[in-house]
Amino acid sequence: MVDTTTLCLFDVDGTLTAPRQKAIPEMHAFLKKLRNNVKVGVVGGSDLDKIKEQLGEDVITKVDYVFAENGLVAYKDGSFLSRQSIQNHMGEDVLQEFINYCLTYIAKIRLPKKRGTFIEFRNGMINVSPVGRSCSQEERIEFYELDKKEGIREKFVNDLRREFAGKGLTFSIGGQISFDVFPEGWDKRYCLKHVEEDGLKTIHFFGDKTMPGGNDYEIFTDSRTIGHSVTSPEETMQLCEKLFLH
Ligand code: M1P
Repeated sequence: MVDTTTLCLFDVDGTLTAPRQKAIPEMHAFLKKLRNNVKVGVVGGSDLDKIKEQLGEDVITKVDYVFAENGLVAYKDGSFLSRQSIQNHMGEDVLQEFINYCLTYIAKIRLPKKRGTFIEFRNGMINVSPVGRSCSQEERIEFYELDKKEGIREKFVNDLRREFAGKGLTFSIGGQISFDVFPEGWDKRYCLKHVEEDGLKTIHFFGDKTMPGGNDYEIFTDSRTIGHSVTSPEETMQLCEKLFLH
């Protein structure tokens, strides 16, 4: 019998599949078996198309919950549940204030190169790049090296933190030429709001990027989940066998 009060929630990359790869057949069989015992959900940072590529076109009907973009796009029991976007959340006024401020800041700094696409608007975040996302690979590295010495992005982010204090924004300097801006709590914890009223007693979360700074860290350490850190899909299966399928 299925224990409907227990949910196993899995990160995708590095947890159910090798990074950016398709799930192996053993993983599909494992999820099917697990679903006979507990509720099963997946939460990925990427969009639904990417999750479908990795876990199958029919993933929505193969698990109980599918949360794409950390849960901004949510499916439950095979049906669409909800969609949230940064423009809905922030509203056009704050959004434009923020974008205009960033463009003005960028206009005032001198860099070895500036290219195009300084602001990339995504569903759940704004990506800001002083050099511009359309730079070449060489220009990307040039900016990255300079940024390491001069802290261009760090200074920019510190300025934004002061300017937009109290507006509920989180800033993350992750890659080489840009930083991400998104509403507070819009990491993987976001998906938990969709399961809060479903009568679950225990939510087990499995992820591989569970260290501080990793994109599984917040949900892994959240008091609403029991966090499990894994290093590969094989380890995920072994651990779950032990916990739920013995
Ligand atoms: O590593 C994660 C980051 O990867 C890209 O950053 P950049 O182009 O600056 O190297 C972006 O997709 C960014 O959003 C992301 O956080």
